[in-house]
Amino acid sequence: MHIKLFTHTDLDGVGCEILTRLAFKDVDIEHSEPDTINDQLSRFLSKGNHQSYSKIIITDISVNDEIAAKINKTLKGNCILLDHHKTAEKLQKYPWAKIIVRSEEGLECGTSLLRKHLKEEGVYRGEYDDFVELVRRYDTWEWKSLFNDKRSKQLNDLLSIYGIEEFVTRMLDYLKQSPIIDFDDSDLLLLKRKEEEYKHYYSNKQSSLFTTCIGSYKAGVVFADRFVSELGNDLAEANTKCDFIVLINLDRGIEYRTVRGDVNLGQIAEIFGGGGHQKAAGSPISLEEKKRILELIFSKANFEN
Ligand SMILES: [Mn+2]
Repeated sequence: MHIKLFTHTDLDGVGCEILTRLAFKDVDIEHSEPDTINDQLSRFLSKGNHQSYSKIIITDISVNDEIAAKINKTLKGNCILLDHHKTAEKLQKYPWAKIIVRSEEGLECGTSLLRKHLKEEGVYRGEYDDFVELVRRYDTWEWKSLFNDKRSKQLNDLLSIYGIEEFVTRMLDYLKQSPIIDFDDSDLLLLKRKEEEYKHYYSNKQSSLFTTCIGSYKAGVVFADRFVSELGNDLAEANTKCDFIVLINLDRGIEYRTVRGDVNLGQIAEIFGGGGHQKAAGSPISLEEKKRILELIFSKANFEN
């Protein structure tokens, strides 16, 4: 089986890569962000590259209507899209798209949905359940809200420490030795250093947080490009007067986090061209918007050189 996988770049997306690499020998991976996936698939399909693969798998990310229609026309039975973001539910009408936010087993994530799929295909027998659960707890934030599972958080930290490629190699090594991941001394040392770094970063961001109104909401805003989920959550917990926290990274877009139950960030992010979950969502910053920001910053440049 020659497999092509398009997957998200966070721990959940990378978890899908790891399960796919464990299940199949011959795998080509393309990492995707919500604002690149449609172009990537459009290129892939128009070049006819799909013909050399026995299956195209798309995980933890979804596509727009135009690409969905193209997939439906050209790939059909050769494609499966697995996502757990509520905003992807409109793809449900296609038989190759499985969008499941919550099942009888609880909140799902991309990796747990892929596990189900691989089980149905007969290429997974429960070997890596511990790993899948660590990923699921992190992605659904249950590591914090239900389990206080430090290993789950550490797994995510290791991804940002090592970067995708090295992280995948290490995890594959671990999982081939034992189904329960046991971090080694160098992992633990790096994790400790990262924790200290985060503390410093957090206090910095907390002191530079400012508030603004977004519609009828009061939002706490920071510019941040690191520790985004953790920082967003901790800032939301610490700044209870804000309905939610907005984390802006001009390169990668906007992230929204809240700990409140009466705000739906998925809906708010959708207004700005993004999507996500009730308590965690994201939206892109378009090139047009970036240009306007630059114009604003340099608007006083009415001098001549
Ligand atoms: Mn996910």
